Amino acid sequence: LAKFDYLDPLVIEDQFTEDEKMVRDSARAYSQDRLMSRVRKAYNDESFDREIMREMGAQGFLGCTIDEYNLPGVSSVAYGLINREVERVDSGYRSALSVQSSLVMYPIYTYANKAVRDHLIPKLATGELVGCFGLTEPNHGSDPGSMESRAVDKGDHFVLNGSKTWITNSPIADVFVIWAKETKSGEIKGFVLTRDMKGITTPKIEGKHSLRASVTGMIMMDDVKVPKENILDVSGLKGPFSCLNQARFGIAWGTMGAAEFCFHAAREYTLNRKQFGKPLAQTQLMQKKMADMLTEITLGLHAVLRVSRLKDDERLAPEMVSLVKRNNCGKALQIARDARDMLGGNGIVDEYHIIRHLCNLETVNTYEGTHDIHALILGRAITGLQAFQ
Ligand code: TGC
Ligand code: FAD
Repeated sequence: LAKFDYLDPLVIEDQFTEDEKMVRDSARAYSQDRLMSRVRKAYNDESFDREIMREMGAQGFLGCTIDEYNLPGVSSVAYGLINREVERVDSGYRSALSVQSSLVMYPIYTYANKAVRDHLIPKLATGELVGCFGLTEPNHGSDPGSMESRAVDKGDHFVLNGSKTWITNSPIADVFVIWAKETKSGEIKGFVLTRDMKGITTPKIEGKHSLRASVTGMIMMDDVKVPKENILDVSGLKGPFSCLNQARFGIAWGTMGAAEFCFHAAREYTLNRKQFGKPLAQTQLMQKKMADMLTEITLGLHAVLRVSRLKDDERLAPEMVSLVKRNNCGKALQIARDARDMLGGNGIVDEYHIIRHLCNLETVNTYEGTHDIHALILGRAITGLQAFQ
């Protein structure tokens, strides 16, 4: 009989290619050596070091699935493994990676005209430019189809008005992928805006108790003149949602990294901490919690691995992404809560990192479609009945 290894219960290692393992190992080394040492201060100071984008660029993480512009063109699994390693440190750092790669480079690479692409993709890939993705509005979060931002066709350019909120990196962004209704067709269209365009302001949202190592803000657009060539070649909600398909599956990998961190920290702590004359890890309650954690992490990783392989095989349905995004975020959040509890008072101290993961995962469970919105997407697929409205 084979020996059971709690570090890899169902031997997922066998399912990765040598290239994927190499990418994973270098992402782990970078994340542990360079990110872990600065995350506490960044989180406590509520600041994001822009240099991190350049470092991630130098590591080849940004837009890494693109197979052009000297980018590595790695598999979706490799992209997922990078997300897992970065989020093992902090969800906010993974946010920076996923917004730049999946929500900015992906739509520009897929839908922008060649001149815009050639100009922006190389600079986004190195992290010289930072991008953001504006879909959510003050009055329209889960229901972006009702957005109020408008683009008016003026012949050789468009004029954009409206406001976006809860936008990762907007205060420091150079490039803005904005979704707005084009008034003539009434269709949702995507536009690439740049910081030098007049009429853009990006106030920072203060006072977050979650994702503090990531900067979040608004995008206010007041008669912003956007050249015709900056429109994206896609219409309707499938434009932004095709980007979200990329980012959401990355999140499903990333949250497992955060959950693994919490699991390992709780195991270590309860093995060393004695109460009533024996290690806490020798109690049935602690062992049950750890068994549940290990089970959920293992199932979550194998499920998102399967979804990633189907994606690379061009057999991905969006509902598959909803299933793993929803499950893995929800399970990671529960694991972080249990781990927090297992550390007693120390569970709330930043030195142990778990409370930070727990607070972060509250956001991750909400953005890119809330836990319940993904339930409704699955509910529609199960019943054929749409329950949103
Ligand atoms: P619905 O009728 O479902 O769809 C309208 C059109 O869109 C198409 N579509 C998709 N296409 C590709 N991929 C998907 N996942 C798609 N989902 C829908 C659909 O086929 C249809 O096309 P067509 O041609 O027939 O018109 O639209 P609805 O208005 O009923 O949508 C409802 C709902 C709930 C599914 C949707 O609005 C939703 O997912 N809401 C959640 C909003 C959300 O996820 N926002 C994310 C904002 S970005 C963000 O959070 C970034 S955080 C980044 C970070 O820091 O990491
Ligand atoms: P609402 O849509 O108002 O939802 C509130 C509650 O109502 C939720 O529990 C929801 O599940 C529930 N609900 C909504 N509709 C229904 C229904 N029909 N039936 C039952 N329950 C329902 N957006 C971007 O565009 N770009 C970004 O970069 C970005 N980054 C973000 C970073 C952070 C830190 C955060 C917190 C958010 C970010 N978002 C971003 C926005 C995020 O996608 C939205 O917060 C999310 O989609 C939910 O929208 P909302 O906050 O308006 O909540």
